[in-house]
Amino acid sequence: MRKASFLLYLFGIGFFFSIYSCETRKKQITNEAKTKANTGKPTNQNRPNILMIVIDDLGYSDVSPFGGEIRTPNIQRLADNGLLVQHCYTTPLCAPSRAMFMSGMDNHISGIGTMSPYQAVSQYMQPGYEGYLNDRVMTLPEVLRENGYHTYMSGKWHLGFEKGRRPFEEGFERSFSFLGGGVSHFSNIFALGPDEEIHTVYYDDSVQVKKLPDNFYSSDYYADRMIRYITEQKDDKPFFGYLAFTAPHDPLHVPDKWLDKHKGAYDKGYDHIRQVRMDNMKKLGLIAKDLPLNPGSGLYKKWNELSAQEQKVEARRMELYAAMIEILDLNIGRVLETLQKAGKLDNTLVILIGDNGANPKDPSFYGKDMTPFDNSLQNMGKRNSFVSLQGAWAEVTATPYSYFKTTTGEGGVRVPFIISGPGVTLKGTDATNKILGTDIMPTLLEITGITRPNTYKNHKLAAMTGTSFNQMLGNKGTVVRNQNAGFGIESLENKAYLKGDWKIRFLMPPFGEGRRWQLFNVKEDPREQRDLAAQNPDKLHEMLSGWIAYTQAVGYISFLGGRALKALGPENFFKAKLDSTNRALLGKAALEVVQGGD
Ligand SMILES: [Ca+2]
Repeated sequence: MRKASFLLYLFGIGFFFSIYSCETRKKQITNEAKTKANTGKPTNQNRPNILMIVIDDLGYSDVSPFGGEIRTPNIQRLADNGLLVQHCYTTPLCAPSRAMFMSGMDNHISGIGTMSPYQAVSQYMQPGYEGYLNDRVMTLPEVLRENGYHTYMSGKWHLGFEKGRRPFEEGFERSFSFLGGGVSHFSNIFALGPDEEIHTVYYDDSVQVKKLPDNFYSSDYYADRMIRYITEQKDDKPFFGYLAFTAPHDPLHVPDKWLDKHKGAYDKGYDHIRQVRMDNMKKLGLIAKDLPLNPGSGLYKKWNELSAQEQKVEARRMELYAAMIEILDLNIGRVLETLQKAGKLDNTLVILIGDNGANPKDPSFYGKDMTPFDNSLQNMGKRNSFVSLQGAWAEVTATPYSYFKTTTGEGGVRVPFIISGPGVTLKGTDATNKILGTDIMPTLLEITGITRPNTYKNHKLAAMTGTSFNQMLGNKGTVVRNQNAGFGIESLENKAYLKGDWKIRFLMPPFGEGRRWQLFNVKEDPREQRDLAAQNPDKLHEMLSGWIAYTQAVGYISFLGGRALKALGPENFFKAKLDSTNRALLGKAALEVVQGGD
């Protein structure tokens, strides 16, 4: 009884806190995006084109400018001609990271407080947790389109499938979009799992696509579409192209001719590739010369503990993953070549970013019936297979950082970032600034001299929380965030707060205990190997204060009461309404939790 009262109290606090923080404290957000004086306000005549390339579930050191052994000459060319930012942070999951890119604001404000349909009973349809970009948001393409840009999208959306929330309704003039989080890379459209079916849908502008061309392969097709949109443009207006690849997200799929392109490249196993990447990164000056190899999480078997057959399967995973990355690099090259031939490349700002680290989960995580798939060694990577990279390789792809997608370890939330084109006069590597996915929109608006209004379609907009890094692109020594400007990251209760050289981290099982904060000096210990929480309680407390202020500012709501989808059932859940039926069902679920039920 006492336990029940305590849980009820906690649950009540959660609800009260969420309502209070959303309605009142959000007003206290200081908008760090106060733009500095720009050098000469651009006009419609000289505004650059913008091509934003998003790579899905890419490890930090996969591509060559970041130390990767995978052939990526086109991404290398972008880095050679532009600025590589070493410390770029997102969230550890696809949808919330993309919400940052499209809104310029923290994902707990914009409606992707968590990835739908993973909302808890406490979060369901609360402000900031709608599961789509809510009415506080004016999307980046909406703002650009209102200011004379053509806006094109090709690839993954993952920010709402509901009427009014799809790409063609969110600012994209032309789009070929996949609405969900992941899907077969071929024409045989299959959902990752039962919860994913509702948004496993393609749209060609506003028309739902029921059948894909037989030779469809995601990266090729998405690049084709972007090329078509660029080449079919008749006027000289600038364009914004959002090219959101679904590779190398699982399933690991490649066209037949690519199946053996990397054969044998990974036969020496995990630590060999770790070492290759560390050596490359040291040569590139991306990490300290004396930084030791990351020992890994210890959660997976070492290479020499695997049987010969297991080694073959593991090597195959990485061969396929590398091929997917090489294919998308080639397609990036095709788009850049199109721009060059059209005489537009010199006036195109190109941004390349990952959305989160590589995926450690087995496909069984999605709850899919796997019987239709043939995942034998010989069939891996083909259209009727469904395999993933899994944890052992996922943590290698984060070298030298720790962990991967879903976690707030550096390997989950630190992503490759390259920017090149007009205005990017500082070339090489920025090794000092920490930038965030939310910073992209304020930066682009500053560069283009466009101001986002405070209301749109009769809705009051929330302030953008990102900080423009425009000054960093032209001036050495620019400080985007000072030592006291911290930021938080939260996804499915995995948490982090970073400020200056320090970071606190809270990891959920199976990667953490789900009940303890850790403290790291990420400048001295970028691999997060030495937890200083016990020996530096003052710093831990200071960082926790920062975390609390962050959660209050953005309206974070604790995950309480279990999953709302379970409590409501799919039909009620996807109404996306807090009507009387849903309120009653959520209340019942909360009561069952309090009484010690599931
Ligand atoms: Ca992703």
